Amino acid sequence: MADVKDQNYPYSLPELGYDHDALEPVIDTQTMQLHHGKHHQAYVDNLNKALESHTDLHSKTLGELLGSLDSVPDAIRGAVRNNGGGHVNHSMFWGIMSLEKGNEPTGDVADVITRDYGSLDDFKTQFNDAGAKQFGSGWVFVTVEGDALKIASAPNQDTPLHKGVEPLFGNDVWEHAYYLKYNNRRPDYLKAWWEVLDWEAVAERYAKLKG
Ligand code: MN3
Repeated sequence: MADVKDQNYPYSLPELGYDHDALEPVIDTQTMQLHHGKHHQAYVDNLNKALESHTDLHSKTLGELLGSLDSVPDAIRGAVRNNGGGHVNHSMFWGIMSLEKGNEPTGDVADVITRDYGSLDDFKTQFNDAGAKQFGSGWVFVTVEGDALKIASAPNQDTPLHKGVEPLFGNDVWEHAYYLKYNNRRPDYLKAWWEVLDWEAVAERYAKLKG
């Protein structure tokens, strides 16, 4: 199946690829059920609803819509930004987590992290800080610039795709991603989350994205 950013209307919820309990204890089963089955499904449904009567936009890919929001009519621009962003962000998110817990970066990704950040721990610290400091709901993303890795947070369901940039990976810092288990302790969730990041999936995405 084509990458979600390359798909067009109508959109559908992607399979998780693993069971709801696969990421325990880092991400609890109920959070996964609600996050994938309810929150992500709602983004998909609301995106389809917004675009339903705009048949001229049905041939555009989601990446094209999110990368040229100015060309989306005023009446649905916010809905496309929020729900389209929600759909691509969550599709990426499910795909870069794995039950192969606790693996570590290897090869090119490990090398650029050491080169640019000094160590994996320092890289994680900067990423976690950016996620913790995002006021309210949002994401913390890593993007590839040349061969380097850049860390930046984004509010709501915004995505680097607004600037035509596909994220390497990112973590969801909306309360719905962690509140049942971590309550108000977002930094604890950010710290624990590295246990379920699938560095093999990250390495594949890096090979595709680097300039
Ligand atoms: Mn979410």
